[in-house]
Amino acid sequence: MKLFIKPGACSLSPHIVLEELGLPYETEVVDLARKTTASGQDFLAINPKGYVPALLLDSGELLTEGPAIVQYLADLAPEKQLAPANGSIARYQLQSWLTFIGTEVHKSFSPFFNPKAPQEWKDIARANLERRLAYVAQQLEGRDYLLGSEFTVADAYLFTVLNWSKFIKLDLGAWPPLLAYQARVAARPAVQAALKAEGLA
Ligand SMILES: N[C@@H](CCC(=O)N[C@@H](CS)C(=O)NCC(=O)O)C(=O)O
Repeated sequence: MKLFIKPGACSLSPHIVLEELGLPYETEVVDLARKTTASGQDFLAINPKGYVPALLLDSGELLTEGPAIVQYLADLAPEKQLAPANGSIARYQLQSWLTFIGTEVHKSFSPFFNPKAPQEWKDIARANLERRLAYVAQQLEGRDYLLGSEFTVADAYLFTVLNWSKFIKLDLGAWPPLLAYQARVAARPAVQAALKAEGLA
């Protein structure tokens, strides 16, 4: 398996999951501006969507979209319990979190990384982000991880997007449960390994 990544981008989420699972894999960095891979390949020929993460399977198939990739990976090693069993209500709760993080949190960061984004869009996105993070903080009160006491792939994704708050000067100190959560996830050896591999530790 090869995971196409950009250090620190949303591809960190499946990278963390791969480390948690301990499965063999490799990564290749993509230059997202030029749409070329580190080995000089045309990334658009690999993934016409032109974005990371993208997971190239040993079968030659390509899987895209972070929430699908992390669930695929978790299902490769169900004994690691990074996702509840398919069909269980807990699995749909996981998908609910993955969707929320993707559409309500991740994408609210987008204008801050877009040099062409007008200030008005950034202001709206920041207000949305603050509302959504307040909700997440409330949900994390009294629990270690999003689904309860066990780390799941949703935590890999939330941790990844929370990391971006420093780039937009959003102080997570406003939500103590989020700060505690961030430290808790960062302390996991697999998370440290992925961060180190991406030059972020
Ligand atoms: N819907 C995609 C979004 C992925 C995404 O936003 N990737 C960003 C990095 S975090 C990217 O590669 N952007 C470059 C581009 O769109 O050209 C997913 O959830 O996987």
